[in-house]
Amino acid sequence: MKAGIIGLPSAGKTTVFNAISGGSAEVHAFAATGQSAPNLAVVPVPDTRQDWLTGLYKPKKTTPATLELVDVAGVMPGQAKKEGLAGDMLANLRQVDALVHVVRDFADEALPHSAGSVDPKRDANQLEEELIIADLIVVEKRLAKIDGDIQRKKGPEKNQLEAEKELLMRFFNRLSNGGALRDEPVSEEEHKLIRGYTFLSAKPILIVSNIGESAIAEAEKNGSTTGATSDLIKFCGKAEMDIAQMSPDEQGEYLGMLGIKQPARAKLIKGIYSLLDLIAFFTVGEDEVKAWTISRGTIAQEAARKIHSDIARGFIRAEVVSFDVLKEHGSWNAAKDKGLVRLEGKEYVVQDGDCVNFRFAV
Ligand SMILES: Nc1nc2c(ncn2[C@@H]2O[C@H](COP(=O)(O)OP(=O)(O)OP(=O)(O)O)[C@@H](O)[C@H]2O)c(=O)[nH]1
Ligand SMILES: [Mg+2]
Repeated sequence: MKAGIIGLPSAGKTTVFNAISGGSAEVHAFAATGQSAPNLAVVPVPDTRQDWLTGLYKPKKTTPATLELVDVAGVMPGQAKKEGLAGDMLANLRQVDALVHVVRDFADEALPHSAGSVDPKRDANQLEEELIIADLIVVEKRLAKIDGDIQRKKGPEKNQLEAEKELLMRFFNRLSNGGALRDEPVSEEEHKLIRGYTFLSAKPILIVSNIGESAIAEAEKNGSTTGATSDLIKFCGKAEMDIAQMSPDEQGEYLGMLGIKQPARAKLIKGIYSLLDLIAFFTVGEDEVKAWTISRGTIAQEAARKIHSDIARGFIRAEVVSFDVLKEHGSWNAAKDKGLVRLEGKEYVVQDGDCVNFRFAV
């Protein structure tokens, strides 16, 4: 699972990257046009359930779920139309599963906004437009060639190409009307036709409104929305970055000063998770407590495959108890004595927070 941070220059992308990863990649008080290599981090996903399970089992090892994060250089407004997005940036963005779009929502006289004023809505639209144009260019190029290809082919291959053309025409219409591909309904059958493409505007997107310190207390109360096409979360990159680099004592004091109870970092990471409809299940024991990331709707046999293909192949049963039940009864055996540890088959749809013991034979 990989999320890419994007945004206009100086929106605070690297600051947000540092806040999430606890890192200290260089931030610039000027628009850095030449950031060459993207910043990369593997971020443990905070989960209070994991902490509780670790307290219960006191395992030799505890392994949280992780999220990969890439901080890509800023997208210049108008870049896609003028010269296309830079090749290395495109390559970086194409690899990610989700986009985290940082928009500037803080005032700072020492750091003038390139467009002359702070306007998060305008900036969010501007970048969306860049993604749309980048996709439009891909679609146009393909459509320009596809008729020739159709003529050269026969039978099922020809039919496939014709279906692809029809779909691309639909994409063309949406994109040229300023719409993102994530809003275009695409059937499973159609998905297969475009497996080779990685459209940027089709990726799920979380908008991070990068607010100033003075707005942080208000944002804790009322700082996120889930929209039809994208989610938004208010986040103070600068304060969160400082918090992530402090000792716990200092953190407490600083949070008090800001007027908030806890950093928003965990909320932001969870936001990326839910954007992708990801959930976690746990394997527990004295050796290791481990969180595993799966898509919502994954069945037990496929969840087992995450751990090892042998477990999926030799799958017999899964012993399952939900985290809440385990916590309520204090231990696996206590839950089992009450008949609350279930035996589930291959087709069982694993739920968020399930603690699972797979039984298998090879
Ligand atoms: N006052 C204030 N300044 C911020 C905030 N977030 C970022 N900044 C400042 O904005 C400047 C740019 O931040 P960066 O994180 O480097 O921005 P970026 O989007 O990574 O910039 P490029 O990679 O150059 O496109 C730095 O001087 C930050 O300290 C904030 O919430 N409040
Ligand atoms: Mg940066």
